[in-house]
Amino acid sequence: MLLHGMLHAETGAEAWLRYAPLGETEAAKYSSLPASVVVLGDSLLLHSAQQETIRGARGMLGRTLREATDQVREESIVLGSIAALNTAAPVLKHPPELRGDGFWLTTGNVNGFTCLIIAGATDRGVLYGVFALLSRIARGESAVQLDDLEQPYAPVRWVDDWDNLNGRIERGYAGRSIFFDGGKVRDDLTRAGDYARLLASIGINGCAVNNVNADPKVLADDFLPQLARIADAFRPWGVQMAISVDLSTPKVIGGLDTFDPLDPRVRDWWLKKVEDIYKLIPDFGGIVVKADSEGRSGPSTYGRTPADAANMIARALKPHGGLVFYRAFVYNHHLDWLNPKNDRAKAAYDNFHPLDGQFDDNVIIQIKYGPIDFQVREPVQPLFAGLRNTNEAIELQITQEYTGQQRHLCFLAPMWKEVLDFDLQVENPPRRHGDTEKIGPSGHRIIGSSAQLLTSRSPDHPGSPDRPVLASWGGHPITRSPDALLTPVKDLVAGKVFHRPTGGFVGVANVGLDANWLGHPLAMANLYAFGRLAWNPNLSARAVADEWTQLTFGRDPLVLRTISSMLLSSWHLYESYTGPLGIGTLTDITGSHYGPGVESSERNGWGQWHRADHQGVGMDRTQATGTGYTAQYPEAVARVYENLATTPDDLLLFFHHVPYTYMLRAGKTVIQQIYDSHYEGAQGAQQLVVQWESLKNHIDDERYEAVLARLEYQAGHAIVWRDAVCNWFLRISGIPDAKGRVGHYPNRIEAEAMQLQGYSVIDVAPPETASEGKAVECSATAQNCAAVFHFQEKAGWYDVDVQYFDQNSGASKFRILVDNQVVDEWSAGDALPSAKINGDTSTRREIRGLALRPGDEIRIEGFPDRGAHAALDYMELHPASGYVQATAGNPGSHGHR
Ligand code: GCV
Repeated sequence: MLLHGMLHAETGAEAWLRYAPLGETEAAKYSSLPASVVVLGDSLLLHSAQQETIRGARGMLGRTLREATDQVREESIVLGSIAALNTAAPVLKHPPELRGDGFWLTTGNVNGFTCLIIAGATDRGVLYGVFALLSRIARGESAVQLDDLEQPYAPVRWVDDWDNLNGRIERGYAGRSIFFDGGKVRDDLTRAGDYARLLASIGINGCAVNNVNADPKVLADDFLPQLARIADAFRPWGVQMAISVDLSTPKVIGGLDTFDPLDPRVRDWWLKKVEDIYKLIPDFGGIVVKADSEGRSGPSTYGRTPADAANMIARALKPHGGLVFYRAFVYNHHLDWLNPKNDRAKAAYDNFHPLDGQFDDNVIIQIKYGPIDFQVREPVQPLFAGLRNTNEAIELQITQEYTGQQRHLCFLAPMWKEVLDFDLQVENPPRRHGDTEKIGPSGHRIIGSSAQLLTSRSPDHPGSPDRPVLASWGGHPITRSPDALLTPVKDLVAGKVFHRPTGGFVGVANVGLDANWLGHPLAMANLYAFGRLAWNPNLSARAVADEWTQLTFGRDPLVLRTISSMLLSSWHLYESYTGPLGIGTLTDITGSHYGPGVESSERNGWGQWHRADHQGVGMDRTQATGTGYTAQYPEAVARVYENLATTPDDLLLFFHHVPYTYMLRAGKTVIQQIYDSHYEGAQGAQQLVVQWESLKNHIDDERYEAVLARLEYQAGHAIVWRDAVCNWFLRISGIPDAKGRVGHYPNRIEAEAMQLQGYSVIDVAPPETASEGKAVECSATAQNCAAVFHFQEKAGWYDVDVQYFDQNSGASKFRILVDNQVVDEWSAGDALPSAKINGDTSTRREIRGLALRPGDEIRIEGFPDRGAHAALDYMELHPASGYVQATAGNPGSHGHR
């Protein structure tokens, strides 16, 4: 079926709130929906809820609902808080569990009319209920006879954005800040309001707007009124604005000679500052603190603890209801690499576990999901289990800093699910208040609410009520005693295990001014998934992927099937061609965190070591012979990781140093797995392109082309990763690939082996990021250069891949000529994250279906631009694939050129 005519161009700006028109049959399902929407009460949030209902119905059903306030005079959609509903319809019995931001969708009689009721304990809950109803309609679910109660899993569901006041975003990959520009809050905050609406639609209720590497100026007297404008833009959507601060601010701009948290002058300074903030922003959410970390100042300057610093600010915020998010990302980045006992992974636990119980109850310790730093795979941070008397929140990264920077597809919900479902097996947790013990169908004892029951039944989780799972990392579930209480990470951070007053989920989003918010049109699935899982971590990754795909691309079954399966495979793919076996991403950790740079993590103080040498690879973190990190876990988990035989393959190199010949559970050696995984991953990345191409004409051209371009780029860059990592390990281990692939590229013609006109040969650093460690570059002063080669193979149809470097210091141009005929030309004007000729900038251009005959001259011309050198790595020739093969009979007369 060709749907092309119906598909209009979309920029992605509407994200999952497109409210695209339903087909006639679909719309008919909602014909009984009332024609009016009545709001009980008057508030900004209720106004948003009402207007959103009207907007959604108009978009999807083509109907403009009548709006009314307080009086129900006909069948209506009724929006209101439980309190208002009790007055308007006293006979309706609302569910007693409804509290916080929860909502209830139901049908009932109000004033003698049958109404669809959307009620919340608060007005924010009402707004969330409206979004839930509209999402149902967009996904074709029933909207009649509803009786749905939804309660968020935790009170804190926040995003952080790492925006600098100058408008740049640290680890942002989608343009400049939507909040700041040139040291000020932007005049036009339309996008900030749109962002808050998106956030509200997935239940996110707070947003810290500036970089955790905070500029003290954010607290300057003349800046606070500007911040208040952002809070104004957020308020209609129930998103509380927060900021990140630098602890040294009282000294840097506050006129004090100290920022010692125990100095009364410093304490008073914060008290006054916080009062000033609340005068301007009465619903201010709180303050995020990054201190004693990566060069930020902190309480250690004065020999004080994080608890001293956090409590000082918390006490200023307390009377106003504000929270402090103190980040546990505190570590020494000058560790001595030569000391085998040193281990950055231990830092958070070592720093915060001894302080458990010393933090005020409006302090939340914000903890990255793993002990290092948002790597593609890490074990769960043990500190989650190590804080019994302290609030905590998990920090997840929506922006793909270490996972392809939104140039690679990497849907993170499957990873987050594994983390959130991971049972840390906390020893002797207190019995939960109100816990019920039930006997399940198999006689298995089920503790807690149905939410906890789902923990062991989640479709992403290979357990069953009979055999709950401790860990699914590596696909090797470890069963546990059916009597034990489950203490998964999601319950720990939500405060359910230790009965904490607050806690929850924080996602680092870093959206930008790009129309589609995150750069890659499919990357928004991560923002959506974060919100949905923060609301309900018992949802499966597949359910979230399906919801997002339907809302973003419509309900064509082929589209749903294809995109959802691409999303669900993408994390594992990215892992397999970057850093498998728990080794880390092997990226350039001191620079962009993007392309390969295998050795960059070694021999420096940053502690992201993999300790590969000629014999073996991996960090020994055991208590017996290594750094002792495993001891930070509760005993049952520690035992699993301490033992080489029970450590899942996926985390093997995180916990153990093994010889390259160590035999994995998968039945192959570590080195062969490194090779195979990279080849399979790169192959999988090519497959993503093929999968996407099956959607041509099933989605609008604009988003189709935008995604295709990213996937084609990813397929090429996956090969850069594959070759860099495999060649590096071949060199260091000296063990060849059993399948003969690594180091052998029969179809490859190195640029330095071509006839060069103006180009000169250079060594690339690190060498593994270019084929044979060399490339050719054209001097910036030259007009153009050329690399020439004479084809000597059999006549036929060929696909030609040109590997070139797209430096961000200019936009070089390239063209390819076969016997003087131009067959392709392009500009290397992408904004990849480097000006260097290396694995960040190495890019592949595929030219499909060229007819070549022996003796043909293939000429690649490069035109440098400013600092970009039109550099080339190699060219590869493959017999043509696809339809071209079918016509390969006579290339001389059917040439594509
Ligand atoms: C905001 C990583 C990132 C930094 C980031 C830091 C953090 O190290 O590379 O850019 O700083 O984490 O989370 O504080």
